[in-house]
Amino acid sequence: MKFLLEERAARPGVALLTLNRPKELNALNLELMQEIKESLQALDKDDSVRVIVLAGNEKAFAAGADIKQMAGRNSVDMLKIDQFSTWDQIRKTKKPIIAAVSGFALGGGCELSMLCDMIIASETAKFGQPEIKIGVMPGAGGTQRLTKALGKAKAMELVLTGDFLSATEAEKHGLVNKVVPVEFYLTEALNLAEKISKMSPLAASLAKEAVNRSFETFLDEGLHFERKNFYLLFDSEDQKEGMNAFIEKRPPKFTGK
Ligand code: DAK
Repeated sequence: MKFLLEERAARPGVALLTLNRPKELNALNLELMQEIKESLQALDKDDSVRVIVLAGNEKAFAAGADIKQMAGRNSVDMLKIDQFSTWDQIRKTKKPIIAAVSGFALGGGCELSMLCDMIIASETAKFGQPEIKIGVMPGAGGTQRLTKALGKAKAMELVLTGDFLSATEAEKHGLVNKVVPVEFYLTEALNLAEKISKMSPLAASLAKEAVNRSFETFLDEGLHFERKNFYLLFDSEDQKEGMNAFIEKRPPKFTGK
């Protein structure tokens, strides 16, 4: 794989996936998302694996979808690429997935961490949905999962301002399971994975499904709504302006068109 490292942690039953585009702060291009999907599907079928840890590096879990890859697209392009089917496949993983987050978890990166079942964060972790700053909105569950995790007021603030949430605040609001010093975040995630790997794998996957089911009916409706609005924005001038301004390293001039 080109952008993803897969290894068996030195603990039985635990697989470690590491996003590996460090220069781009692990920006999630289509290829990387495809690799994550394929790897999770294979690990789901592998009886020697019970729990999966998904990590980035100390500076970034992932700074979002790849803006350079998305900037020129319109809503028809986005519909045809149908990246949602990749995200939906990831969501169908039966085994528990623990996100080990340090540094930036922004946009699609924040959404990917929330798609996991638990989050262990380093003290330097920063969560956010800054899509509004580049003329769009969250498209992979951010408006839904963040709202369920943080409550409406805080989620609305993050989605409308693009501000980041610190690890401590994320723990306070229940978005993450535990915050530890940066040198321990991966070990802590692997420890948690090891603990769960000793449980019945069948019970773990059915229990995961049941916990998720507690809000999935509403989630499906909400995701559908979010996706329609997300696509719509790719026909706006503000999307082009916002993403090009990021690439050209200048402030955007939004006109509402
Ligand atoms: N995309 C592409 N490149 C990125 C990137 C991104 N999201 N984030 C960072 N990079 C690149 C930078 O362009 C830079 O590249 P060079 O200039 O060196 O070539 C390099 O990574 C290092 O970044 P910086 O120089 O900017 O580093 P700083 O420490 O100064 O700043 C930062 C770090 C994270 C604050 C900054 O890089 C930043 O603001 N990044 C963008 C964050 C952002 O807006 N994220 C949301 C993107 S939109 C979908 C699913 C999901 C999504 C969409 C659709 N479907 C299923 C359809 C999600 C959308 C998004 O995530």
